[in-house]
Amino acid sequence: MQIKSFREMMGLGGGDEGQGRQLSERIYRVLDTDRDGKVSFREYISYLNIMIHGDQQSKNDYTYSLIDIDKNGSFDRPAFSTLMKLFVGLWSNVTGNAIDP
Ligand SMILES: [Ca+2]
Repeated sequence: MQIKSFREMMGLGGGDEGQGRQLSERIYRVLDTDRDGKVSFREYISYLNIMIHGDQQSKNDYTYSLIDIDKNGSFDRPAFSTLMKLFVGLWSNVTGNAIDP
């Protein structure tokens, strides 16, 4: 699955700009576990399986990897703040309700 199809499928902004695009690209990178630049059907099903049937630690690991984008095992406040701004911006765009962070 290519990134554009992924964005459209996830409803995270099929366009070329905005928080939806940035957030979907982060999720796409997390799902691309073999780092070949594509999310295979197997990778996608594996992600869904963990999110639906996985234990809390596995779900936490996926969520953590959304923040720790350089995969060094830690993240700083700016990295966390960036992700939260993406979520808040996406929420505002989708709902039309502004959130004052
Ligand atoms: Ca892949």
